[in-house]
Amino acid sequence: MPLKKIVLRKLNMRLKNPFITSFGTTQDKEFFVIEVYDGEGNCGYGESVAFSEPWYTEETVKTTQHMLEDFLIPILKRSRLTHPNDVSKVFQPIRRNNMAKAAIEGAIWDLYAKRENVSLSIALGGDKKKIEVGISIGIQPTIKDLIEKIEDALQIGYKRIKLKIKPGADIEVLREVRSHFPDTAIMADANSAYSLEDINHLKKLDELNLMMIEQPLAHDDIVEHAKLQKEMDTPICLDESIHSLEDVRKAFELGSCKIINIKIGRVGGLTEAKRIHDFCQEHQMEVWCGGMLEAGIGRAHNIALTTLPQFVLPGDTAGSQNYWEKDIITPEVVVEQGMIEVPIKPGIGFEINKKIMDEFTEWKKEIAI
Ligand code: OSB
Ligand code: MG
Repeated sequence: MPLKKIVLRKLNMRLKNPFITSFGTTQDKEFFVIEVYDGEGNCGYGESVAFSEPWYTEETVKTTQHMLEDFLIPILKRSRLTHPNDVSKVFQPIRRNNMAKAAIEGAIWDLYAKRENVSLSIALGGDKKKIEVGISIGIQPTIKDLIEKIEDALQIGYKRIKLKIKPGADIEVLREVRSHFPDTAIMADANSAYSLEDINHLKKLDELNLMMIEQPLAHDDIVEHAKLQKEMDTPICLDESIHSLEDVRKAFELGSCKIINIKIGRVGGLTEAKRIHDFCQEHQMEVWCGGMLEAGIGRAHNIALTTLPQFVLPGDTAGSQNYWEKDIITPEVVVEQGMIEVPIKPGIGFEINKKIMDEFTEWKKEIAI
């Protein structure tokens, strides 16, 4: 694959509403769009997902820029790639920094699919024409606000509702929600807000018929999650603890969870995401695609990944309207009856709305390869 030029753009977009989790509040989303050109008229797009603060993982917007400019792009300059699978191999000497790696690898996957004249979904081996989607709802000021948000989401047909919980805003809230929505598919995400000392409290969640509880314990733990899973009926899903196929293999062996949330950024790119998918398919672990409050380019990558067969549970890939007044892609991501139609055009399958992207661009740099 010939690579001629990279354009690195720094964007800043404001979410319609602040998104509140147990670890903090996000409203301004700073990120990079990476454009990779082949010199033959094709351009692949990637989007970085690290937040401004290192609350979810250790990476930030600034560490992403440092990794891209000082390590990852220089490695690409001296590498010859034949397939996007090569990207994670040439990046192997760089420890972790998975979100920075994934941003650039995503652009190369899009470029590859465009050069092959197939959709990114097909290039990855996906087969779905439509995907089922859920929505993640942040912590709300009052129960009334939360119930209204859930009603709005059900109106759009979202296939499952994920609610953020934290100590002091958990079991009582969920009981209230469950009594309003007895048959809705509901799950809770704690973003590591509890410890094993809370085991008796967490076990109360079993009465609520939740699809799963996501990442109740520490971000870097898989041992105590295994102890908790043995004591709870509700399936545990790991998010923050999973950075690689190796992590999944160990979590599977220990029995730390029954479900894996795959985020392309957290695991270092689509190639590793696909390897995790394949392992989970072989071992009957259910998977779904998580979100990082992405703009359209990141969402497009998530949609393509979700077309792989073991993505059997609805992901957090809500529509553009859920996040943004206007998105950087056209058409925007639209959810109808809880489904997204998978684009069939080459690559990510969405056009970039250059005018809107320019509006949100703080700066851009061209880097020859
Ligand atoms: O834990 O999945 C998470 C958002 C920011 C950081 C972490 C998480 C989330 C979400 C929302 O739950 C995902 C989305 O709607 O894109
Ligand atoms: Mg999560």
